[in-house]
Amino acid sequence: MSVEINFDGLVGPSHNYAGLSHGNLASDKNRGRVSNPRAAALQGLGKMRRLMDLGLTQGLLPPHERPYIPALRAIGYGGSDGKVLEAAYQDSPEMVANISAASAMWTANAATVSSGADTGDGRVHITPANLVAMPHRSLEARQSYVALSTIFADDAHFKVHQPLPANGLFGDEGAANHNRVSGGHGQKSLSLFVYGKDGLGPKPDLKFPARQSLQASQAVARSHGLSQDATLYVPQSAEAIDAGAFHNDVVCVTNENVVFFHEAAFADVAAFEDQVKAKGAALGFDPVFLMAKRKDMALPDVIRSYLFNSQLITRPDGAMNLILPVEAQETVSAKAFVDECLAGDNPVDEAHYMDLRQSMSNGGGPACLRLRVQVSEAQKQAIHSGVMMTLEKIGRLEEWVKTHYRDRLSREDLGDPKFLTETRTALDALTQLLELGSFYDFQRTGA
Ligand code: SUG
Repeated sequence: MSVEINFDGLVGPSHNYAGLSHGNLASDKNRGRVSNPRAAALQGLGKMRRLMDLGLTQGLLPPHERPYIPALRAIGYGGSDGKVLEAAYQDSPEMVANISAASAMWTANAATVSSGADTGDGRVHITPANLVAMPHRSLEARQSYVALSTIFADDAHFKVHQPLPANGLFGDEGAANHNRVSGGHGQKSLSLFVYGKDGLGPKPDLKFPARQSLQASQAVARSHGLSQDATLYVPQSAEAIDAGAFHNDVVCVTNENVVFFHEAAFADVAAFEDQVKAKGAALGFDPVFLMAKRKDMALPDVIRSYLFNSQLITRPDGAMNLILPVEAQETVSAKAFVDECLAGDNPVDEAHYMDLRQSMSNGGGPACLRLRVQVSEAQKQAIHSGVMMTLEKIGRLEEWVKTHYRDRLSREDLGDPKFLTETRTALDALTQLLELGSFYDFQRTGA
């Protein structure tokens, strides 16, 4: 018996709008807006609660320590942690914004995960993403490794790899550019790796950065022991990247044999469908393509609505459901496509719209907020129980958020040592709630 667990990122107390991600239209547009970290975290917990109500198994990945003082020490700031923060803020508020982003909430970028049905040794293989494309996100790789190797510590069942070398040739953004297509959870799948650039080829002619490299995807597949018949490397379309699809999961999501996507997602959509069909046939399944055409839905609507950044899930009774952002309900072409899918002859039979506006305003929809991990029952039992959710634990986390999080945060707050202390008090309490021990740098150094 195999089960899919969604590990959602718990939004950290420093959630803010710093406009750090060029090519991510929402991040660009909302630069400088006052954020509401409390609402952001409660919206995320609300999504976890909803998925549990639908019968799914839910896990959580803790926020990272932000503002991250070791990153400022590494570039020459010294003195007490408070002094380090103040001095850096005085020199460059922009720098402090980079070391304060709560971007670890988007756990689809935490790692690439291969299930035991796909790997050479039957273990779940996990490679934390190096996220080198964006400086604020590259800071996540180290703590993601710590978190994942704490949570998936049992090496009879799990193998957590080191992140790939931290350079653009191996630019790796994790599961956001990786999808499994299969005959059902627990069965051997076709791994779809979608990349924006060939790091050894000519420089792509793009307005916005292509983040994922072909070489990174190949390296992950190699170290996870995936077989060649079960992997496909697909170029993302330049058109999608330049319209704001900085990750493939903004234009495509799969679940079991269903591929839900936009016509502009891939450079050559006909070749894509043919290859998935051919490889699927060899693996014993027939893919179902649910594709929105350009003529029915233009790319700006795709990006505005984040329709394809929905979660496509299988409920315990086998029904497939979509978990969508409310922006998809509010965008006429997106809602029409969902309704057409629900009415059509395919496995998707219900849609749930959720308010995730705080995260969406930084370009993170339902699918960005979760890392999918498929496990057997024995593997599930081997996961650190502290991060596995129950409705009661979600309730306690909601109380924790209400105690520790601000409902307004602006750039100036990030440079304030009082805010630093506040975030650490919150994370200290969180590690107790989740039974994680000394999990953060500040807890280990006692600074
Ligand atoms: O990497 N936004 C994130 C959003 C990530 C969404 N993830 C997936 N599509 N899987 C990013 O661009 C914005 C932070 C800021 O501007 O303050 C940010 O990092």
